[in-house]
Amino acid sequence: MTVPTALGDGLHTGYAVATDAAGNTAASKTVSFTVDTLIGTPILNPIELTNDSTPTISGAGTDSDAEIAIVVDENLAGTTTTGPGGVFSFTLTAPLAEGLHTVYAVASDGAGNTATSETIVFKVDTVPPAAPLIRSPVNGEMTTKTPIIRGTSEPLSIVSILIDANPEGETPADGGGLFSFQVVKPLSPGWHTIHAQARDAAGNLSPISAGVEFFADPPPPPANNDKSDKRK
Ligand SMILES: [Ca+2]
Ligand SMILES: [Ca+2]
Repeated sequence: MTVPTALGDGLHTGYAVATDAAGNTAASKTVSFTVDTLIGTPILNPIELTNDSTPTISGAGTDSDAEIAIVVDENLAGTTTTGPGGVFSFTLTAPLAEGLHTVYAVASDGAGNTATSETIVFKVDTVPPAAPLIRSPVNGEMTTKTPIIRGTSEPLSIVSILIDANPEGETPADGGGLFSFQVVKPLSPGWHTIHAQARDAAGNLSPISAGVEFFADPPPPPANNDKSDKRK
């Protein structure tokens, strides 16, 4: 039989009553059932750039205990089940190629309702920058106690400066790959070694650059006694 009026979502109960020709009635046991015509739309957590070729796709917003299909580049990457609050998380198993990818999630509840998230475009970058090149000072150069360190690195990478193997600070490389770093804390007089290391926006670290040895704060040149010497 069909219920004559549409039932709202939720738990309902029903029972049947039988009446025979003599007017005797008997009721069935009460059964309960759930009407579910709704499903929340899953919302993916932002992912724009990652250095992980098997990133974790996560989100929330759909029904609890729903099945989630994760679709990457229009292919089913795998399924998972939501927890309370419709929270879900799925780590890709097949490594993605470098570059741009798309992902969306399709939620299905037990009643057969489905809802699809918005599609997110993200980029996989697992390639580290090349080691930066320190161009100034050069090996053996005499500098002030607070030299400016200049060089080249992957454009828009973040360059960490190490002096005597200690992190001194960071500076961004510009769109042409140039960077400069002002040493602020005066160096002790004497020989020091600089290295640099670059990090791209995805967090990949370059090898550490070749070292440059320089001499900070050289003593003033000795007084010039040439004239007196020549008189002798
Ligand atoms: Ca539902
Ligand atoms: Ca890179």
